[in-house]
Amino acid sequence: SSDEIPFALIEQGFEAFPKPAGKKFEYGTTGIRTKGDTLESTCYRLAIIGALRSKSLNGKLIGLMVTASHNPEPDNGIKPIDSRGEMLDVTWEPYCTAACNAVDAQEFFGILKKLIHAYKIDLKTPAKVIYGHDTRPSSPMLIKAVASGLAAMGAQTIDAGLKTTPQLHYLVHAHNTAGTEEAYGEPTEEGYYKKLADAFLKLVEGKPATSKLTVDCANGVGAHALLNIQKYIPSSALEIRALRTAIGTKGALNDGCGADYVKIGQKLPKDIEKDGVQQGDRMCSFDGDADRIVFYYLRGNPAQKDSFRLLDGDKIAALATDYISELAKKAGIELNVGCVQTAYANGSSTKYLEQRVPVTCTPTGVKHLHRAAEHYDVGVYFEANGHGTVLFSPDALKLLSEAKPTTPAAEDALIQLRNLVDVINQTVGDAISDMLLVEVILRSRQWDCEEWDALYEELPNKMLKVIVKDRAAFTTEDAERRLVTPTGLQAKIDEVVAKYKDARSFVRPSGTEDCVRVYAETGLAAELDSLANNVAKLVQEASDA
Ligand code: G16
Repeated sequence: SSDEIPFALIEQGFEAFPKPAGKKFEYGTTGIRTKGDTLESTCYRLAIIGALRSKSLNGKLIGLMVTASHNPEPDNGIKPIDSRGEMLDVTWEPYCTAACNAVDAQEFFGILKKLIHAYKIDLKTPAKVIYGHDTRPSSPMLIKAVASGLAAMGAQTIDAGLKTTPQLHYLVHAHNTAGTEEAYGEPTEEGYYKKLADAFLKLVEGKPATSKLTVDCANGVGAHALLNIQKYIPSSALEIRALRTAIGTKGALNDGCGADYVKIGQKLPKDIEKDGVQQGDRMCSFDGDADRIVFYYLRGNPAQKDSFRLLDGDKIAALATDYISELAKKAGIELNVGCVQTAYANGSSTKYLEQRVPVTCTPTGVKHLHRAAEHYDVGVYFEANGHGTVLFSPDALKLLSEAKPTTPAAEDALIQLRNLVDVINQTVGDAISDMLLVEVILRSRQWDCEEWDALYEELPNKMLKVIVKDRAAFTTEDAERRLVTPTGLQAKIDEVVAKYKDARSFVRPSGTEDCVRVYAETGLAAELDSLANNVAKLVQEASDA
């Protein structure tokens, strides 16, 4: 490797992947995301930054995932993954934004130089980058731009091909820990399935199987992962009915299905009744890159609108928190279990959890929740939309491996905890892993959905999108619970909210879609629409003013 940046080579690609004139890119909730056909320049440039990131981490492997997750099929994006399998260090985000917006090669080089200086990057260190993509039609074209940027940097590369986002996170962590005491697993896609499946099979051994699970794969890459993991989990251990698996059908991805559709609409995937879904069936939906999951079922008369019951990220957090706390107690080990949520967490879920464990609230985005969860021995973090996981700290892992249980019951609990660590993706929220986690807990408790649902009753809630002229005009504080700008808008929202019983509402700009989101929650279901619409109206007025 040379100790200089290969500007001439980089410039060739820079010209080959021109930035669409006038387009502004912004590093958002998980990376850069917008219309897929405008993203080649961004992918090329972030590949170069990715290579620098790897160099700055002493040549550790980093990841680049091409996906737009829950967004519509024509969208795409790129999510950079850091060397421990977590999201990219947030201090790099402004460099990414600036690099993607640079209008010419000179400006781009200036940004690279600043980055190299700020992080004292030794350019002689080799770079290693793994990249993967979801099922979007624009992915192959964007992967070419990524590969070209990495080639210009002389980086060592691994083309992981079609992967779920959490699989790519797994691969990064597994590669970087291979052969060490922390070895996370075999660094292959098969290794991922084996690790999860092995742990799952141990966890459910000897426990009577529950009814079949219906999975909506959002017509995305989750279908591929689900099919593959079934090679390692026989249907006698978990009976799965996979629906919405049409990966190759144009326009099908996330269309009328998937975790976001179900959560926001609080309804079944479109036309799923035609698949013979019945009252009491346990169902779940993945999102487009399989990093989120929500569960649901029909209670009472399926013909009635309110028979749909959602078991979202909040309910998963409650289920997991209780279960892990209980196991720790049984095993006789002291673990500081805590929960991390965002402002979207239902008020009832926060209340439920706060009665049991410490609870932290962070801004939206797994990067924020993940970091906060690291403060606990066991950090359960879930966004209401179903994105989340459970982190076990190095201290907790040590405790688990060294504990000497004194009774058979304590020993059982300890073994269960150890296997739970392996079934739960420790790098990021993962629909497949979370699905298995929920199945394990329900089976241990011999619960159906209704019993799980009964943990608490959520407050009526609603989410709206408002299309505004400039979402950057909306800035927030207090973990996004309050607006700072537009000036005066928060006071007006407070005034409206005060008119409703047990109400809460907040407004924040989306970091993945071009809109402002409004969340509303009320004590009285009949007042919900009125509150949400009134707040949305205030947002629209502020934008038009
Ligand atoms: C991403 C993030 C999530 C976030 C969601 C919506 O999900 O990973 O943490 O909750 O976007 O973010 P926003 O409200 O800023 O648009 P995904 O599944 O789309 O990658």
